[in-house]
Amino acid sequence: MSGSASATCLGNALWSEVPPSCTDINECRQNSDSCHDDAECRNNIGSYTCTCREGFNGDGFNCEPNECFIPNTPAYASIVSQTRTRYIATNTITYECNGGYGMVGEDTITCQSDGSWSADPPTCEDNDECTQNTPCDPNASCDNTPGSYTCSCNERYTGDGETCTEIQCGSLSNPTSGTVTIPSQTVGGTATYLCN
Ligand SMILES: [Ca+2]
Ligand SMILES: [Ca+2]
Repeated sequence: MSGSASATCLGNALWSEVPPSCTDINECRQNSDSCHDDAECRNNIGSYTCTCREGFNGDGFNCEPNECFIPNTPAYASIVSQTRTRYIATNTITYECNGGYGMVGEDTITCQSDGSWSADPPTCEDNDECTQNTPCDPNASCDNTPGSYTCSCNERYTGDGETCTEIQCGSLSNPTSGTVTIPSQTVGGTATYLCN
């Protein structure tokens, strides 16, 4: 207000003061506003408004940083970054796939100020070990399984699948007064005896 806040009726039938003029107070400039630190103050005639800054939400008197919802951890993956109860701008989540699974997508996602993530969490897909560098013996068959694989030796071979050796019968001694010839000790091979 500029001027006097009161006027008195005088004996000359006039008021002692001219009416005051009311001018707006710029609460924002005066720093007399109640806006939150993370809000923007806008002056208007008779009052002012408070609006939360970008990246924050609230009524302007209370502003909270936007939160990113916590995404479900992808199947066959685990979180290797520090876990938090809430995620705000610049917070990240880093994932790692379990053994036997390969990652599709980014391993790290970042919470952005608008409350969304920089990307979807990655997915973890089974490695098909059989079509890559198969770890099975050349004489084995490879079976891909989720997260792993199995090797089994082919027929006529024995072993754990990663190493297979051809099945062989033991050697034979000559019979009394005779001889034995063994062209092949492998499965299906024939030994022939001959008497003297
Ligand atoms: Ca004002
Ligand atoms: Ca596999």
